[in-house]
Amino acid sequence: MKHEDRIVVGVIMGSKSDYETMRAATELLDRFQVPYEAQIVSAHRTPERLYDYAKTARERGLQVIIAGAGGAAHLPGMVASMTTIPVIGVPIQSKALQGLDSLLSIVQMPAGVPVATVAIGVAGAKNAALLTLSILGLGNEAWMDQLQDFRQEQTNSVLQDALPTIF
Ligand code: RP5
Repeated sequence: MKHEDRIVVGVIMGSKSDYETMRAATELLDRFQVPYEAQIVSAHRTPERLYDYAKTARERGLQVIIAGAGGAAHLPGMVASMTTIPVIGVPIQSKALQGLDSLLSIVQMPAGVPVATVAIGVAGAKNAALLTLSILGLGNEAWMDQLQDFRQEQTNSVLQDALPTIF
C-alpha cells in the first residue's frame, strides 16, 4: 500500500551515536511506509545545519519532525523554535545520567514553543514514530487504519501471553 511519495517526516538526531536508539523510530516508519528522511543535525556541533533544516522544513513539505538528542539535548527545542511543524523530542539515554538529563532538557520548554516529549530511549523512539502516524493519520485514513491494526495486533499478542506455571 503506497500512501505518499514525497517526504513528509524528518528524523534528526544529534549524533551518529543516537542512531542505535533512533533506528527504532525509522524501522516503524519503514513498516508503515512513511516517506522520511534521516540525518544528523547537532545543535552544538552543526548549528548552521540546524538553522537551515528548521527554516526550510515547512517549504520542503515536512509535516512532523522527530528529533532525538542526549545530554544537553537542545536539538528538539531549537528546531521547534524555528518552525511551526510539530516536533517530537526523543530523550536519548545518556551514559552519565541515564537520560534524565536528556529528558529534562527536552521536556522543560518555555510556554509558547512546544515539543511533544516521549519516554527516554527505545520506547520513546518507537512512540515518536507511532505518534507521528497518529498525526499523519488525521489526514490519511489508510495510515490511521494501519495504526488501528497495529494496536489490535499488540492487544491480541498480550492477551495470548501466558506466565510460566508456578508449582
Ligand atoms: C548529543 O550528545 C547527542 O545527541 C548525543 O546523544 C550526545 C553524545 O554525542 P556523541 O559524543 O556520542 O557524539 O549532542
